[in-house]
Amino acid sequence: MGDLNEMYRNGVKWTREAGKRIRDSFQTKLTIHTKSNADDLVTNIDRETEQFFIQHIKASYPTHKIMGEEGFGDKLESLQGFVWIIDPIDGTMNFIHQQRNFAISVALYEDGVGKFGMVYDVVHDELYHAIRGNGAFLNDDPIPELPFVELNKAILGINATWVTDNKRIDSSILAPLVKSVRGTRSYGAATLEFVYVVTGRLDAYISMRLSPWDFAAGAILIEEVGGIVTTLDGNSLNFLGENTILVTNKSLHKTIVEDYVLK
Ligand code: 2AM
Ligand code: CA
Ligand code: CA
Ligand code: CA
Repeated sequence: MGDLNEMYRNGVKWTREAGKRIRDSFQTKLTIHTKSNADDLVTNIDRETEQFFIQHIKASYPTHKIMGEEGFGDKLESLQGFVWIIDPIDGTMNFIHQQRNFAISVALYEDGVGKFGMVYDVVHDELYHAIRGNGAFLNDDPIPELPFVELNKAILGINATWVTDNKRIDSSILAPLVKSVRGTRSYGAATLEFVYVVTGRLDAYISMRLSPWDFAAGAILIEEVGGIVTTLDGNSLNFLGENTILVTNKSLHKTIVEDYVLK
């Protein structure tokens, strides 16, 4: 059993190696499959990247469990023990169509408590990372605490789907919020939208449908800069299923939940 710092250094090393493999894959032909619907995509590179992590983790830490989006890890019914939560490519549609705006997300939890998390913007070679309690970093630079921001000066990350007719939320709930903020942006990669809130490029990010591998690393990072992540109605996250998500600074969290979502 290695110590936590060693696990973290290995996590960083494997993530950077996986990123290099993905950059090299741009020279090769992609195989694209669909999952739950015609727009829900996965490639051979998503699958190979998840398997790359599983091989390394199992070889170094045979007792650890792995939760990965593409299903090559363990079937988990609890978060007991050490659990690595991995999204091998977050933003697969961007990866396929744009060859940018995607990331690798890796987090380690112990008995349900986040120990470290990293989000790697592969194309820009930018690693956002944090060990709980030690602050968040972008490559070698510390990321400062989030400032106070007023709603009418805030930039909100949100997919347009959630303000049109959809099956997860009435379109009338988030439309007033969209009108109140200074502007909205949509990047199509939840883990990057999380770290944009961490670095203050966005002031809040909302999604109606994220899974643990989409937010496990980001949840650790946001707390290191004094931010907060909950479900859209302000409750704590479920790490064994899908969630709505609101990630923001402390000043905007209360306003968004109380004056818009629960109003
Ligand atoms: P993915 O690329 O790893 O699938 C797209 O707006 C963002 O939502 C991406 O981060 C995407 O992650 C995530 N997402 C979560 N669940 C999804 C789903 N069922 N279909 C499409 N994107 C999903
Ligand atoms: Ca996916
Ligand atoms: Ca994802
Ligand atoms: Ca993914």
